[in-house]
Amino acid sequence: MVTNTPQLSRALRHTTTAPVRIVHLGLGAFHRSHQAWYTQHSRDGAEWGIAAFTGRRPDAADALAEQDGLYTLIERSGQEDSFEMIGSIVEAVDGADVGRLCELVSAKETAVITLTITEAAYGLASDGRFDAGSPAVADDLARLRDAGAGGTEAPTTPLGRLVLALGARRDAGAGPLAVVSCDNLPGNGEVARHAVLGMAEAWDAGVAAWIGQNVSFVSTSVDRITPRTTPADLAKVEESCGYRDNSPVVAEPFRNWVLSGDFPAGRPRWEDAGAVVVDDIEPYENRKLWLLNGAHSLLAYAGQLRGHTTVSEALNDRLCQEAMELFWDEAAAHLSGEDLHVPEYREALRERFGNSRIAHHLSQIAADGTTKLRMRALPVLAAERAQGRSGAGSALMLAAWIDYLAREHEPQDPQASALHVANRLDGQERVAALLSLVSPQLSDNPQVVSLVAGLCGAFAAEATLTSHRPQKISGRNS
Ligand code: CS2
Repeated sequence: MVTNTPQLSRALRHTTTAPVRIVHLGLGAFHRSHQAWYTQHSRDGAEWGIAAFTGRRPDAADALAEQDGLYTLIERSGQEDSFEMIGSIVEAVDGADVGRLCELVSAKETAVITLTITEAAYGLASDGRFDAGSPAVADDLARLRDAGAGGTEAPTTPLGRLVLALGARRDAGAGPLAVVSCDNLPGNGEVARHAVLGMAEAWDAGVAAWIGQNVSFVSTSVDRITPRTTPADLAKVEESCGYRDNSPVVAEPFRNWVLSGDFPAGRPRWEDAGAVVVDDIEPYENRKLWLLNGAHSLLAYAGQLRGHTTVSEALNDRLCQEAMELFWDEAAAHLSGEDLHVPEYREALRERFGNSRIAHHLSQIAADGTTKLRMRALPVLAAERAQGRSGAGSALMLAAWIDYLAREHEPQDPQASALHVANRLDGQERVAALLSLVSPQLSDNPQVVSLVAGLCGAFAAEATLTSHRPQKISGRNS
C-alpha cells in the first residue's frame, strides 16, 4: 500500500462547489452511485449542488465532509475497474442536524428533495397503507409537536424530519418544490405523498394543506447495483488514483433512472445522463421491482440456505437459478408493453447478477423482508392466482424467507418483534403468522398458506425443484 499519499479534497483536485439546490435524505452508497452520478453527468450539473443528510448515524457524513464531499466511484465491470471522481455532493451533513435541514429546505434556491430512506421508512402497515398509529410515527409526532412549539426535541425519523423542514419552507414563503422518492416501492411518489401528508396531518393541518398544494411528489424507478465498499477498495483507489479516499463507492457499469412527475422549481437535466421521463411509470417500476428486486430477494434467502454469500455465487447454483427463472416466468406474464423488452431485460440481469467481481452480499439484500416481499412476491402471486394459476414461483420466494427465518433468529426488519413471536410457532401456524406480517392478503387465504408451507424445505441441500415442482405455468411470454 502506498504511504504518505495526500487525501482527496477540493483543494487537491481544484474543484469548485455548485450552489445547493438539491437536498437529499439518506446519504449512503446508493445515492452516491446513482442520483449524485446523474447530477454530475447532466449538462447543467455545475449549477446543481447536493446537500446530503445521513439517516441514523453521522459516520458517512463525517467521512465525506473530510473530503469536502468528493469521492471516487469505482465502476466495476466483469473485466476491470474504472475510476471517476464525483463532486456533485457539496455538503454532507449528519441527519441529526435538523436545524441545517430546515435552513436548506426553506431556501428559495432549493428546488428538489430526493429520498433514499429505505422501503421500511415510509411507515407502511402490512396492508400497504401509511400507519399513523405505529410507535415510530407516534414517537416522532411527539417530537414534532415539541419542535413546533419551540422545544428542544427534534424528530428522528426521515419522515418526521422532512415534514418539519417542509413546515419551515412554508413559514419562509419559499414556494413549491418536488420531493423525489428513489426507494424501491411501487408508486413511490404516491407512497411518499401519503406518508408525508399522513404525518403532517397528525401534526399541523396548516402545514399539511400547504404540502398538499405546493409539493409535487415524483415517482421514480431507480437501478444500479451498489455493493458495500471494502478496505480492499480503498487500497485500490490509493494505488490507481494517487490519493487517499476514505469513502469510495463501488457500482456496476449499468444504471437506469425512470421518472414521472412535475418539478415546479426545476431540476437538473438528468436526461443528458440517460434518465428517462415518462407519463406512465408503472410498467417500468414493475419490471424492475419484480425481475431485479424480486430475484434478488429470492436469491438472498434461497442462496443463504444453500450456503452462498453473494448474488453471483447463488446464481451459479442450479437450484437457485431454476427458482429464479420460474419466478421470472410468472412475473413476465404480467409485464406487457413492447418497449419493456422483457426477454432482453432478463438476459441482461443474468449477466449483471453473474458479475463475480461485484461482491453483492445476500445478507445485505435479506434485510427488511416483510416490507420487501410485500412489493416483490405478493403482486406477482396475486396476479397469477387471479388468472387461475398457483403462483408457486412467487410462493417459493416466501417459502425460502420462512426457512431462512428458522435459522436467522435476529433478522433486521421493521417488524422484528412481531417476527420474533411468529417465528416461535410451529408448522402451518408459523407459516400463516409470518405471512401475515408480509400481508394479511396472504395469511387470510388458506390455500396460499398451504402452498407456501408445502414449498418450505425446497432449498434443502439435497432437494431438487422437480420434487416440489410448482404447478405447470401457462401463458409464459418469454
Ligand atoms: C436490492 C437492491 O438490497 C436490495 O433489496 O434488491 O438494493 C438492488 O440492488 C437495487 O435496487 C439495484 O438497483
